[in-house]
Amino acid sequence: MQHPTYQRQWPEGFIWGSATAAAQIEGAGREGGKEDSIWDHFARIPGAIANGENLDQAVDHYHRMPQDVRLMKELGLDSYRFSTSWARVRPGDRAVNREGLDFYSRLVDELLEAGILPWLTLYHWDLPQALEEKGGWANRDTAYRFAEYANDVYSALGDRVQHWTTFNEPFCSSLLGYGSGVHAPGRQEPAAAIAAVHHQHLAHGLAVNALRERGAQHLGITLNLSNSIPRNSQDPVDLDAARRFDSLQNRIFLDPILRGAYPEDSLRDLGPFGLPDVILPGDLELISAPLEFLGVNHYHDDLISGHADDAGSDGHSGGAERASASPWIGSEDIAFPSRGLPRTAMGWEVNPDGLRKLLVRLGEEYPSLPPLYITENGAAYEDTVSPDGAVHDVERTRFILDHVASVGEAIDQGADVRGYFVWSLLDNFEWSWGYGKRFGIVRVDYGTLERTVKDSGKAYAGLIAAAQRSTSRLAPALPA
Ligand code: GBH
Repeated sequence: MQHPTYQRQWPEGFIWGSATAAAQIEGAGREGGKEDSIWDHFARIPGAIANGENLDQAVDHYHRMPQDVRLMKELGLDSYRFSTSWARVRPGDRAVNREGLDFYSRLVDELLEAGILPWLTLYHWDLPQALEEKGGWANRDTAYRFAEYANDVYSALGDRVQHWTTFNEPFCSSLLGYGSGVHAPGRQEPAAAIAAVHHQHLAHGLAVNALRERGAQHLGITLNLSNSIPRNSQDPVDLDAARRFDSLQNRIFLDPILRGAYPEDSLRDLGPFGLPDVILPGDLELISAPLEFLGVNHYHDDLISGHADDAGSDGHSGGAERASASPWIGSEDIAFPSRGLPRTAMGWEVNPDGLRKLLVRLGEEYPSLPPLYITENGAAYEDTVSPDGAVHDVERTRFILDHVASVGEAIDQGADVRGYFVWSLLDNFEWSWGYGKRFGIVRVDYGTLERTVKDSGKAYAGLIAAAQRSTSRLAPALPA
């Protein structure tokens, strides 16, 4: 593949990786002492997941882990971002399950042996169902249970894992899980969704403080962020809708963590849904504890209109039949018109320059911004397998290389970005869309579960090799 990105030089120590999540790949839903997470439970609700699919087997990573690590090594990954399953580590939220922790301990050993840096996320959406039955994230107590679970994982892996991420995309596990109901637990209760936002923040803060005390040195959180672009920047109705979208998608997550306060306008807009009431004295001090990194997941921008009849864009709903509500609490009038750009199989518009814009904006607007890592970026396309078994996924390859180029431009413009993780290593369980949407740079045959590196995987491996050559050439000699 000829792409200008192969030629550029990257900052020293820049990390190239790929990401997955426990619920999306592991399977072994009832093995090794694991009990149900909210996603196992949700998958049994008729119409919740496309084609009635479930996570019971997923892509069988639980049994194929050593082989999957060999694949990562073949690709030349510097780092692998994965999540631990709370329902495997503390099934039913009872005592710690040794067998569950042992699985992750073996994974970490395999990674280190292969020279791959483990990048661990504690929560990628799979709350133990037993805790949902006590109110889930709408219940403040869940935050304290999370800190206990974080401590358990740290006790088992803290000697070998250096990079700890508390949450992946709290937007989804609060507003989609408790607001729109497109994600587990499938609740459609605006006040519960807003409480979930705050309680996940609190859980993050409690865990950061607990792991910090135990000596953790690289702590962060991953947010999914999107540029909010008013359709007509002269139209006050569009401008206000874009402001409210930016509040719910970006700022209610960024500001408590990076500034120690919710934005004034968010507090005002979300007052009727109880945001001010769930914030107790001392919470924001905990939540804004300093971090070593911010993980950014970015897939697409959002063009925003305040005129409901402007709706035209898909890509803003789940894949299943079950009726969804709006995740835009108090702002159900927000509409997503189309810009006419090419779209991925998710219906998301492709605009690589959006990633540069987002990274530069973060640096401009948040003076205390820690170093950034792109912890997810990638695309679903409908792959076809050639007669020779290869997958010539030209569109995904271009998507990845163009977005990596955009990261490079952001760095040139001053953004402190230190790594890029492509979503995803493997085709996997795409939440309410089931197995119908493939994001992998490695194909999984859902009949045989066999893995095949796609052209995008080969291109990514080539990019990593080229980047490593350029950095080592540039690297100053280390003092003796
Ligand atoms: C990530 O989230 C996840 O971390 C990962 O597990 C997943 O597999 C991957 O991306 C691909 O989807 O209008 O309310 O429906 C995806 C981030 C957030 C992007 C929700 C689309 C639509 C919001 N997504 N967003 S809504």
